[in-house]
Amino acid sequence: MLLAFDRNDYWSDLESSIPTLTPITVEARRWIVKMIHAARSGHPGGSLSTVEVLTALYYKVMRHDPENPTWPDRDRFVLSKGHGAPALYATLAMCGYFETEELMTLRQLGSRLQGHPSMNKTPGVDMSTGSLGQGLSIAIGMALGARLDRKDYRVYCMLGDGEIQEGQIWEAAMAAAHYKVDNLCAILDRNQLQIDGPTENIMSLSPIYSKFKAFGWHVIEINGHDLKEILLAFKEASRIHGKPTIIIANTVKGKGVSFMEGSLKFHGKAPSDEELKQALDELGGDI
Ligand SMILES: Cc1ncc(C[n+]2csc(CCOP(=O)(O)OP(=O)(O)O)c2C)c(N)n1
Ligand SMILES: [Mg+2]
Repeated sequence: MLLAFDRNDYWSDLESSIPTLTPITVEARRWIVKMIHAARSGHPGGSLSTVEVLTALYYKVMRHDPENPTWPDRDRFVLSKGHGAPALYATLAMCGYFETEELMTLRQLGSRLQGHPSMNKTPGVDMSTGSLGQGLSIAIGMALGARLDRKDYRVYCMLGDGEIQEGQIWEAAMAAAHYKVDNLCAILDRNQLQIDGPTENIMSLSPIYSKFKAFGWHVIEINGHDLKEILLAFKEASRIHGKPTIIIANTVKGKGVSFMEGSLKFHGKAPSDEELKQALDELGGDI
């Protein structure tokens, strides 16, 4: 199954693809709650908030081939907020990197699906992450590597909003603009919450749009659960020359499961048996 496209024909059926992408987001959410429940640990909130962006990337935007995970010309994805691994694993499995049944081995000893992504274990994972603050620097390195190798692949990097309080992010932000890394597109999962509370109380990011602008980035702000806005943002990013792009994706932590939405409790806690049942009911039933 080749999920790669002719770059010129990249966006032709952009809007008509949305009805096929929507059910994929629902199925990804079912897998996320099921696998974290089975593991009895994990991060549901920050996984559920990323689902639409990951679905758009892996089903529509990125050039990649699940049958050839190390294809040198593939676009790269760095999940800098590595604790969102369940969402990445669900997406990778659903688009064919490995069997979806394997998702239920999350966090088990010997499993290829560890609590945070490992490029040495999981097919389709381009970078090992989990220690927050590092992914953007790595993504810049990958993007500059494409330039040196005269390749046209693009690099996507998803950041958490609590994560970008790390100083290394801003060093990377400066470097990306300075070196005009225009094959880099970051996505900020702006779900307003971090581990200890609202980002604006813990260490305010505002005004985040102007901060990235001032650092020399092209900045796009969208509803991070609206597939059309997401696809249009990636299209816009692909046409920007001479500077990196960041998409500020306004999202809801725990999106799709009522009692997890906007809840600090489900940052890093598995659902109980009862909670799993309710979550699956809300997501239209089990898989
Ligand atoms: C360097 C580092 N410090 C602390 C942690 C523990 N940790 C995991 S998730 C998290 C909160 C991150 O918040 P945010 O980036 O907003 O993530 P999201 O809301 O998307 O879950 C923290 C502090 C870590 N993984 N890495
Ligand atoms: Mg957050």
